[in-house]
Amino acid sequence: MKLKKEILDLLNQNGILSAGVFSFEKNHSLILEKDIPAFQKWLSENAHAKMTFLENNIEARKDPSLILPNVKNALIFLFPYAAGHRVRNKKKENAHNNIQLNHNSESILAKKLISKYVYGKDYHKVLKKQLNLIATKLQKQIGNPFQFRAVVDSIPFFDRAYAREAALGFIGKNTMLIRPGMGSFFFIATLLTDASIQDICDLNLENKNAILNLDCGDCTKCLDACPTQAFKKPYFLDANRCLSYLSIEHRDIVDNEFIPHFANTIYGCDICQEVCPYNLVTSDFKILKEFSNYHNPFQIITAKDMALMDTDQYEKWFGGTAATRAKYQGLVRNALYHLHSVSDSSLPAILDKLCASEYELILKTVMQLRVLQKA
Ligand code: B12
Ligand code: SF4
Ligand code: SF4
Repeated sequence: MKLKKEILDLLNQNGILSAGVFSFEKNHSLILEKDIPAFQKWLSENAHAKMTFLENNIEARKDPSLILPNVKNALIFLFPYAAGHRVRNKKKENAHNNIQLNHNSESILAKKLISKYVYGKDYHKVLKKQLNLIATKLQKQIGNPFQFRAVVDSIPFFDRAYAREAALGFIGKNTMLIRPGMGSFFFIATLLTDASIQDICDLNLENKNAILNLDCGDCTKCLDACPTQAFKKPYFLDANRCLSYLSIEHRDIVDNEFIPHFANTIYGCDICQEVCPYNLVTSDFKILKEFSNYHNPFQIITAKDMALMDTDQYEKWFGGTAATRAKYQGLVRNALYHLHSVSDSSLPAILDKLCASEYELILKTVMQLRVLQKA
């Protein structure tokens, strides 16, 4: 009991409202029966596009002891990130939607061209640190040392399915883990451990049934709102058509069909979450300062700056944020697509400057856009 209180205090200090335990000994067959087949079907339909890393290590997905020997439990935490949560309280909603501009109303942040999850520091690093803190605290409390591994979107692991089975929420038709009362704008962070924590510390904070009995019902708002029709059917996202995939993970030029959608994004996409009624939450959440403080350069730089940045500026402006996932060339490509889509008059001159770029993807993008500009 004492352990639980200590841990809960630590979680509260860090703004974690939701935590759950998944026992591999008791529940792993559920993952094997439900999620492995769903995942394999998704891969077999090539819905993962060019994310071939997802094909690797299926064995570890089936047997997590290949990730951590003798793993017994997964402690799973939800970390809210969106300072822009839609809240029922109109005053708060307005405060969030009108991002406080420090500097430039043309900046990529002011124009909401980057997804909410990228606003602050890179969540992988921030959350690994948090998980290590929690593990150290637990070690102290339990007395006996145990093995653990911090997992944040980093290994072949079903972050959402395990969180669902730990009663942290349900999977929506938009494929997001949704926690009623909290929405879906959160990261999932997991601590795998060989300690028998469930016996001594039940971290489930709320009534399991209250969460598990809720679902999407007849709603189809996310499916209808997706600008590229990326949902082949409910609960099935075809990454080939998803702007999040195309702007973050795709390492080549993007098909002409999708370029006009870059008018509204340079990095990631939040639309299928923005429209979800579960994100119209009644209260706001304490968010880690690393996620709630806007990364300074995002408040200043514009799409034009991005299109023309060199690699040093890229490091200075994007280093330490999750946007580095698209890499230098990917971000320049996205910025060029944006400028084309909004018919920015400076684009022809920018394309002229970049036509001697030493970077292959940038060159390919310049050639693609020159053809489109003439058409
Ligand atoms: C690859 C990936 C992507 C891909 C593919 C997304 C997708 N829907 O599959 C792309 C690049 C498009 C993407 C986009 C985004 N991502 Co992403 N992504 C991942 C990653 C690395 C793997 C997801 C995966 O395996 N997909 C394959 C599908 C089949 O698996 P799944 O969606 O997890 O579904 C499982 C279950 O739901 C179940 N299942 C699915 N369908 C069905 C149907 C039935 C009938 C049954 C029984 C079961 C079942 O089976 C699956 C396997 O367990 C995870 C991290 C991780 N390791 O899990 C983050 C993760 C899913 N992403 C995350 C985020 C934040 C995003 C974005 C919001 C970022 C953005 N703003 O642009 C968008 C959201 C788009 C969306 N609607 O999903 C968060 C989601 C948090 C949450 N609340 O759910 C995760 C969990 C990272 C994290 N640890 O926080 N992502
Ligand atoms: S992230 Fe955007 S493009 Fe991808 S499925 Fe959701 S709404 Fe569609
Ligand atoms: S928008 Fe509607 S259908 Fe989509 S995830 Fe939310 S509740 Fe479910």
